[in-house]
Amino acid sequence: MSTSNDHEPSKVEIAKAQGRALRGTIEQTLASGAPHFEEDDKQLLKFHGIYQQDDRDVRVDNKRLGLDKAWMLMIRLTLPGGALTARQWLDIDRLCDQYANGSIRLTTRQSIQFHGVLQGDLKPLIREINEALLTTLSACGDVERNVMATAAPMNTDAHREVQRVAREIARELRPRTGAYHEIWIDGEKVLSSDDQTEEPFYGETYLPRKFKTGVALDSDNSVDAFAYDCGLLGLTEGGRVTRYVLLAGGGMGLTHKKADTFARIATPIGTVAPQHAVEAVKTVASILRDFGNRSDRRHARLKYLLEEWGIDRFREVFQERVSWTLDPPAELPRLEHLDYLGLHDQGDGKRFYGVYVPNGRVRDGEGERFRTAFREIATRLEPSIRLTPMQSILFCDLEPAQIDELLSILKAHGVATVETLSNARRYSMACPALPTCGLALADAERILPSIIDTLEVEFRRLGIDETPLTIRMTGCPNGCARPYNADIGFVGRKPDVYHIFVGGGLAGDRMADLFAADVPVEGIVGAHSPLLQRYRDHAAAGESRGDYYQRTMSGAPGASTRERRTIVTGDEEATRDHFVRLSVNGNGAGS
Ligand code: SRM
Ligand code: SF4
Repeated sequence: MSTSNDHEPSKVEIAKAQGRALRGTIEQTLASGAPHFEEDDKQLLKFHGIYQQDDRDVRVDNKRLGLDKAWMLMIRLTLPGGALTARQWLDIDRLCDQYANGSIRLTTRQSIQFHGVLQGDLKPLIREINEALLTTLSACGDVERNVMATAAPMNTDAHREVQRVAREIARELRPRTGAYHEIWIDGEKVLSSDDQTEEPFYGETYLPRKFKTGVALDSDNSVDAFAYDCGLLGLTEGGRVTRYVLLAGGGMGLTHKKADTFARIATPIGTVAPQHAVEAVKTVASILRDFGNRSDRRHARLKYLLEEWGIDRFREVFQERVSWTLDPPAELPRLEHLDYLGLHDQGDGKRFYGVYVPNGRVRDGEGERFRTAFREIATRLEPSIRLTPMQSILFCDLEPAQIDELLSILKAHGVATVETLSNARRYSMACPALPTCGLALADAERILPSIIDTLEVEFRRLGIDETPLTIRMTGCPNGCARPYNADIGFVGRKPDVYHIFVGGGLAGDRMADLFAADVPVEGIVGAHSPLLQRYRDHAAAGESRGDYYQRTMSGAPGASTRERRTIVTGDEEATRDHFVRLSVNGNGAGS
């Protein structure tokens, strides 16, 4: 694996270079009424927050009948820190009926997606999104993606600070091209497409690959800051952020059977003062821009550059680019993961209330009518809203007297409150996968609820249902629901077949191991029953599943201390051998 750029640029690099600052021929295709976009425009559209998809459920039948694919589009918002107003929620609620498939999809990065949009509806939808003072620009593509931040609206300087920093990073790293405005808003050319200054930071080829940032606090890593290209972990004293630990080189995507691809936990590379936080993130992005692999997109994320260079060289290059000193990384505190479901005191006399949304899909089902409930809450109580990195929603700034009304709205529409959720369900999430995702190898969002049903029964039977744990599922190894740092991760291999990973945890600061490969969906519970039984018999009081696994089964033979694991590769044979060796050696049976 090499990250050098002396090879031919990839096709996407050429499309970007020729795309005239993200214009391509998008406008012409829209005007022509062609049924779908061609490849180069498809790549450029991503920067506008638009993915071309087709309905995978009908793909085979359509082909058999000689019909074209059932083309549709997915539109993603950019929503720094997951913050929006009740008015904006009501606009989104209306737009998802008017232009999409009637559901609002909350994402694992605190944002929102519309699915099933038709090409003819693109322009009005995006225009109306902008009229609601929201945007889709840079939600996808080779740029800084939606910047995440601790969602809880607590009345502390630190909580306000991380939200502010997320907004500022988003503003600093937002593309400056006039293309978005021209194409979707008013058709007017804002700047000459020949103007080289149109993208002063990104240049004409933008970044080699997507770049993701999360801003978390020492008391709460619900943002999962170790999973991204760049992370800021705010160290607090007396409710204020005094320093940030800068993390770099995380990422979840890997490719099955490709040993040179890997998911990686970010490395602490230094400590920075709060006034340098935004510049620090921008500097890390500039290193990716200047040195990332532009020939092979599979190796273009920052994590590959960091592995190739090593931390010392990465720090040196970083230091050369800033005028202040990058201090060594401060010691990390023990991280917590708070999901903020249920009722909480903000500390300013107001309350906020978190509602679990199964896999982030806000829709009216037969039992639970999420959309109607949330619409009523937004209309009657006018809360401000925060979306969480766990695909859930927080209704904020409520007067104590409004809580009864909120609870009665939830109850009237069958929406479960946190007290009724098992630990298995409460911390679970899955990616959309089939039928919309073009990369899905198996179901995720559609199948996880029934898998949780069976796991709940098994956990109860074994008496291990009291400990919180993260269960995450994805339809392919790209890792959109961050399965590789969960207590239990299911990763799609082919229809109805999954790899099972174990050993991550709520804190999100270590990788899981491949525990069982190619498990048919009906064998998922059976496949890790032996581990669950050992856990029941030997785990210390309150010890989580992931901690128990790390203490007893991971690492060197006889490992008795927790080893921080940072990488899981696509080399499945090696990982499986590792696990089998440890099991055979008996390391798994210890307490
Ligand atoms: Fe993702 C591609 C959905 C968070 C890693 N992701 C996709 C696409 C756009 C498929 C595609 O390229 O055609 C999926 C659209 C499915 C659909 O029908 O909606 C998709 N990703 C999602 C979302 C909606 C999952 C969810 O359940 O919420 C998340 C949107 C977040 C957002 O608001 O921006 C989402 N994706 C993630 C995360 C988690 C995160 O960032 O917190 C990851 C792992 C972290 C990382 O980036 O390393 C992730 N998505 C990927 C990858 C693998 C990237 C890689 O380095 O290899 C791909 C494929 C790619 O980029 O080539 C991908
Ligand atoms: Fe699609 Fe794979 Fe991401 Fe799931 S993990 S949304 S299947 S790319």
